[in-house]
Amino acid sequence: KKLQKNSRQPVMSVLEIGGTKICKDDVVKDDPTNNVPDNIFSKLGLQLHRRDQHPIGILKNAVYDYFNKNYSSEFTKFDDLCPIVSVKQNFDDVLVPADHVSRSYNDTYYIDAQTVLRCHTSAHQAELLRMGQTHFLVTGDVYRRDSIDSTHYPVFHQMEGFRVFTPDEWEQSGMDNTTYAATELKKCLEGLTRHLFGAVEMRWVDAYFPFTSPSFELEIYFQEKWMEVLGCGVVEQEILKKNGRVNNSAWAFGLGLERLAMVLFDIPDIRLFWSNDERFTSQFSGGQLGVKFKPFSKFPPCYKDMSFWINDSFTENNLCEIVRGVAGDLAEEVQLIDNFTNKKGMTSHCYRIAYRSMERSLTDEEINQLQWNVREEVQSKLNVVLR
Ligand code: FA5
Ligand code: MG
Repeated sequence: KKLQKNSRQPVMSVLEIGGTKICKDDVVKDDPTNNVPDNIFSKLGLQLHRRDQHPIGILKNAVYDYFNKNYSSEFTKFDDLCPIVSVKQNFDDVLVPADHVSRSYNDTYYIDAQTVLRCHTSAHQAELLRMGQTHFLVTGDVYRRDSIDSTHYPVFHQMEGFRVFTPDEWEQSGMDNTTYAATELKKCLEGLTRHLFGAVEMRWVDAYFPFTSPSFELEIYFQEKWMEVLGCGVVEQEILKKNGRVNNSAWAFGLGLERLAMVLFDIPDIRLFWSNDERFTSQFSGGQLGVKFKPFSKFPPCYKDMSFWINDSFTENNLCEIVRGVAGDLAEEVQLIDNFTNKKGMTSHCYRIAYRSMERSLTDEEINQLQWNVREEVQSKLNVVLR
């Protein structure tokens, strides 16, 4: 709205997503109902999932191929829906209870009290159902305040899948509607993992989501650990009924695209997806799934410990926001390594921060400066007492 005819704006302060113009001032505000930092705004509009040569875009297209080949009724694809959504879309429409942790300012980026950066692509289920969609895939960037390690990043990409069934479909099978949808769902996702990976070590885990029942998560064995790659389940009747699908049944899933791409291309750290380093970007090309990422010389991490007495309002997500704000992608991991309460009832936490660049080696001086800045901000913004 501040844009004048023919005036030149710095490239990153105004962007357009899915036909919506977004100004930085409308997203990052100095206001207690806003908790979006600059470094998050800078990721808005990058849309890695729409780049055909980027691992996330290559993966999206491979999932599209699977659905095109295996389903006679076509899935409608959306990959340009605006990530700025209402609290209603992100939470109420998918039955997230009023007191659920995911609604807190500690977990979600709020633009104002009614508007968030979507924390999952499920935010679009209800509106698409109301539009009459019955088979659809929604790919997009999603945003969460979260921990720092090789498989968590505050901006990542999900693909939502949604499929509605009519009574004739489950009646023919002899199963009840829920069992039928759950069976079809697992068949679909097991087929997808075979399509992407061939053989891979995986397991189903029971899960909980407010919008599905039963609910499941799929884990894949990667880097010597079980890694959660997707959540899914049979859609709650209430969502179908409220959005014009009475007497139907449905399944839904949400894929974590970075996690799946890490397995597919053997990418060891989630920060790499944001790298512009040609030694990363040049290793991938459209349509090629067989490529394994070759790390360009691995630089050593540097560990710094920090101890402080916490207070009642302390949260790990707030600490991680500060570390990301200061160190950006040089922060590799933030780990609680010691935790005790003294006789007076004061609790001390010790965190170990790993600093490492994916692209170059860092100097001692540089790391000391980062750690110093983190300490300063932790003290002033979190009101904790450093030890
Ligand atoms: C959801 O977001 C649900 N909306 C998924 C869903 C859709 C369930 C439809 C049922 C029906 P969850 O919070 O578990 O679920 O996130 C889904 C996936 O996103 C995870 O399995 C994981 O692969 C990925 N993910 C979650 N947090 C992060 C993160 N910080 N960084 C990278 N990937 C993440
Ligand atoms: Mg989960």
